[in-house]
Amino acid sequence: MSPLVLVSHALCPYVQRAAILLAEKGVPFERRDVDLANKPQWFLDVSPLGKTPVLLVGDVPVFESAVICEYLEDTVLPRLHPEDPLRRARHRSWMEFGSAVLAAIGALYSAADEAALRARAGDLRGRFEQLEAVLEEGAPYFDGDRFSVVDAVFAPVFRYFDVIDTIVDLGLWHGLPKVRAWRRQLARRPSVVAAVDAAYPRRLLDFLRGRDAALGRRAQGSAAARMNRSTSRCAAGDM
Ligand SMILES: N[C@@H](CCC(=O)N[C@@H](CS)C(=O)NCC(=O)O)C(=O)O
Repeated sequence: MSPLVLVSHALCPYVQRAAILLAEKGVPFERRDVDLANKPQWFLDVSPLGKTPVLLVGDVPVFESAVICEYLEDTVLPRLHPEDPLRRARHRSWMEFGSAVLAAIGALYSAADEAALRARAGDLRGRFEQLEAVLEEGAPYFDGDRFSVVDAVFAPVFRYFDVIDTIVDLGLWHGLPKVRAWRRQLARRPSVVAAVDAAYPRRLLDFLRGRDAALGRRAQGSAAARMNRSTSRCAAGDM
């Protein structure tokens, strides 16, 4: 296989999907981070939509995370999608649902005031209730015992809340035991752990604080400040 470069951004949940799949398949790759606030020309040349991720396969750019996932499925074993076409189609449908959940998270952290924050948390909670209804009782992953591409899509969704839950309790998780168990299981998976670096929590907190939005203002609060101090030390040790 040609050498692979994953053009990335440290906080991008779509990049994490690709990084998780590459790790699950044991494929070596180089990660090249880009400043999305100041996109360099080489990036615009390989990313027609100006977005991360892009997978450079030799000198061929493949863009859009779902397409990158499918390319990796087509070319590298083990297959993480189910063999059966209908089950595979259902998995792709839930990948799309995962993108809608990411959009809902963007809406949550952009909510201008407390009322909007609560309303958007309600929307998100509704999405998690839909997930609860389709997850199998007692199964570690979306597809039972098998780790699948859908897991790679939802691991970055849940990761946001490792930070957001320290800022505010939005009531997202109570009464959803299967979603909570899935979240815990994914957080332990080595490919998921390795998809971001140790500075991720601090970076995400800084990103949220930098936004003129209800969540960002709450992030100035004490719990988040405590977490920021401890993760800053951790990150400094790693740099
Ligand atoms: N549909 C795209 C979404 C990717 C996306 O939104 N990436 C964000 C970063 S997480 C981005 O590059 N934003 C920069 C921009 O839109 O200018 C995919 O699945 O790859």
